[in-house]
Amino acid sequence: MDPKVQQFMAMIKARNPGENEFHQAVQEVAESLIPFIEENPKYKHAKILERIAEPERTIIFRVPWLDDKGEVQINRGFRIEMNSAIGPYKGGLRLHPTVNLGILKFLAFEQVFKNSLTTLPMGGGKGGSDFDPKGKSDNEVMRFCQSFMSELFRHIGADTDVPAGDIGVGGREIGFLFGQYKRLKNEFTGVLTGKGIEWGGSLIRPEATGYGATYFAEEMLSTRGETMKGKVVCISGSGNVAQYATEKVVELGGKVVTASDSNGFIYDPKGIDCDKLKFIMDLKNVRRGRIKEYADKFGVEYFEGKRPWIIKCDIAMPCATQNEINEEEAKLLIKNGCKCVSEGSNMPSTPEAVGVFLNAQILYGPGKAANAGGVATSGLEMTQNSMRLPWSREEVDEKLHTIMKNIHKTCVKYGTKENGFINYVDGANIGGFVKVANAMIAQGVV
Ligand code: NDP
Ligand code: 2IT
Repeated sequence: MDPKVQQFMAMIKARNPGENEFHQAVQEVAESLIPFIEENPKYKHAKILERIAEPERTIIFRVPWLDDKGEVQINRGFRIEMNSAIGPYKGGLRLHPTVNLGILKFLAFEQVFKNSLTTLPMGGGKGGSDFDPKGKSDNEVMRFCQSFMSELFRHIGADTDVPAGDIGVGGREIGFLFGQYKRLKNEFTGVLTGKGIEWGGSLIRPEATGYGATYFAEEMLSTRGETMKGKVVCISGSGNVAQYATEKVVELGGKVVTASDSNGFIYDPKGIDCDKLKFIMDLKNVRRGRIKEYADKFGVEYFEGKRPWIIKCDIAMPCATQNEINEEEAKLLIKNGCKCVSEGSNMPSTPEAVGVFLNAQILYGPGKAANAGGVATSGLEMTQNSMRLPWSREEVDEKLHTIMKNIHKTCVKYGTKENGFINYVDGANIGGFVKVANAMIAQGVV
């Protein structure tokens, strides 16, 4: 490791003990940025890297609620307000039993660079709770959301901090959160994104992350004169991002052969078509069942406790969670001929797996670039809320598509190496950094 990166990481680890995912996210960015900062000393003198890795504000609170049996349950709520140099804090809320401070700090840190890449005026934040929505009734989820918002409301606002969905937070949860915010503040504002279409939401927001990651894959493929048509694609997850990545890949002529959840994955060699995708959407969004049911229904293979990366494919799109592709799986993907990885999830590849992809010089699009379509469309929802005018489906989709193309251009600008290889990791990290860093310098030591 570069001694300057080593020294910086020693400081980060000492200040943030035990926050492994945060260390991982910061190190990946530091490896791209430290050489860039050495060449641009104004960032060094202003200690931008040190400041950008320290949240502006961290809020941690108790979330008590009553379950259906009348028993008191206690969860922990968080909001990390990471950086507001270029706009209000913006980023999702995650509800999952594994949620802790280190995971949310990694997500908030990534969000700062991602939001800058979108070209829209959004700072970075992230929040959530260790509440597990699985197996809870709608009423329990509502009581949890109301309690969570009863504290969060005093810290957020349409011009201050605008949360949205992430793992475990979709339309249902945003509805309960928005209802409680409105009741407490007596204000109908764009304080959350991912809202329902009848009450301030934007068309295409549910589709945006999966569509965007697919548009980004198409842009990467085009640098090698290829398209999605005829490609075999392995997708992990079966939630919001995975569902709409599948939809767009199929629309563009690719064949999606896998879907997964935390229990295992299904392999459908004929491909998941529109009807089968409808089944997954009903299974996951309405009945809230397990992906194994797909295998039972369509008579395909189910791999209990396994991830999809053992299946031969041209393109891999991880769309479930962090660290879901390890070094061994990355090597197997390459060995099986995978030429492109477009990350729908945040930090799905371990540092070793990223190393394998970069060494093989495949098209590797890191999450902060490839999955930025979700938050970009949240930004478009904020714009529509401010104007009090909705845009059509076509208008929003076209804007999303243009934003993904521009993110790709930024990555090419900052990530192209002497031999012509585009290192999208460096491209996204440096491209996302410059605007935030310049704004921080302009605003003084704050
Ligand atoms: P959902 O909750 O809709 O779906 C998550 C999916 O991932 C489910 O299939 C879930 O399976 C699976 N999963 C979650 N945790 C794990 C785990 N620890 N191990 C294995 N599988 C797991 O979330 P989203 O689709 O919204 O989010 C997926 C990823 O995309 C996350 O990394 C998120 O941060 C990222 N992302 C989301 C955006 C958005 O707009 N929603 C925007 C940008 C990035 P199970 O049901 O069994 O838990
Ligand atoms: O990780 C992400 O970018 C999201 N979960 C979406 C955030 C948002 O504000 O739409």
